[in-house]
Amino acid sequence: LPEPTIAAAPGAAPGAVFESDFLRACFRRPVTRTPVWIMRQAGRYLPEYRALRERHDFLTCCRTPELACEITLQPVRRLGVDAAILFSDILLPLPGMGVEVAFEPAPRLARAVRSAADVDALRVADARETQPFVQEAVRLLRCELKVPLIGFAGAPFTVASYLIEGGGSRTFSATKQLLFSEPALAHWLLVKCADTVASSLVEQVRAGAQAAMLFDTWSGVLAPEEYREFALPYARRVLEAVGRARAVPRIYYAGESAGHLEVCAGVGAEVIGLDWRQDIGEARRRLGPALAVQGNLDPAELLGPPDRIRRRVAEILGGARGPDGRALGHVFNLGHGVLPDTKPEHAQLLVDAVHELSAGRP
Ligand code: 1CP
Repeated sequence: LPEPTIAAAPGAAPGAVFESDFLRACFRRPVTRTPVWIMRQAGRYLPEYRALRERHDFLTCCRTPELACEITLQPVRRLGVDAAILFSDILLPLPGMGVEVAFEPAPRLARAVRSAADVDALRVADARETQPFVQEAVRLLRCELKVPLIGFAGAPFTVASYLIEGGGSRTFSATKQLLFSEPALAHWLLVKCADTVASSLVEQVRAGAQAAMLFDTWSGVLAPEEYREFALPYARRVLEAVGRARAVPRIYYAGESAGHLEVCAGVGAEVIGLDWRQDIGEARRRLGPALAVQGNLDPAELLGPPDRIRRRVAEILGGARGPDGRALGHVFNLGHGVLPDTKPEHAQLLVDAVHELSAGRP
């Protein structure tokens, strides 16, 4: 039978790889086998990445288009994944807002943003001026890649939490204190983050990224009502801006979202990324038939034995099938980023298992 193809949607990125299983799955079209890629697939667990990082620091890698391009390609060459994700970081737009970031390797910001004067001083960054190297890396990659390229950004709440904390956090107490004590100031900060992040993501898709992913990694620390007030509207604002620019699939990853998944369904994405703390079949039922899902193997499973990895892959593939037994709209992935101590052979095993176990079972 001829492969089903999807006509290029109006406004689609030029030359979009519409015949790819990854893009078809995002749009809930039939696939030849379940597509798979790995969150944080380019990075610390790969020896070829470590070799490059011995010669160049992390920010130089992100800001040099040739290096970012090479690192993006490394896992695609090695693993045969169905999509590439640009090598960059969710905090790269911050210097454009006026806050420098150091990676040690955990991010540390030059200052925390807590007062009205701090928020007032932040600029809304135009990514064409502040991150031209990102758009250049996207253009280089489009010449090299045979699989679709995912552009990404941090969702406004997640980015704002780094600004408020001045780095990573375990409790997010400064963030919550600001949200609860000065909600108007928090909203003002979130608007600035949303417009900066939107510019970053829109310019990536304009440069040629064929999908756009928004990482709301930390929004799960909020109670459902606060998620609805401080995270969802701003993520939606970014995804709507992307939708106006190009008809690319939009993937929204919300960490620890099991408590408010129905709310996430309204974010304006085609695909919802799931963490591993929820059952994928149940998550699909809660999200409804219109959305595709991405996920959701526990990254720590890759530290375990090969036969167990294969079994868990089979279970997730089975769970993701609809009541009619069809595997429409599933992009296989981990439930969060690959852990640095993962053996590359186990990442390979995952990719091969997904392809093998899903082949010929549309
Ligand atoms: O030493 C090094 O090489 C730096 C480590 C590193 C790397 C490889 C950081 C610092 N960022 C990255 C790259 C990165 N970050 C990518 C590139 C693509 C890929 O690796 O495949 C992506 C998609 C991200 C996204 C990112 N950065 C997120 C969202 C996704 C997620 O995993 O939740 C978050 C929360 C960050 C912040 C960040 N940057 C770096 C670190 C160590 C962290 C997390 C720190 C924390 O816990 O707060």
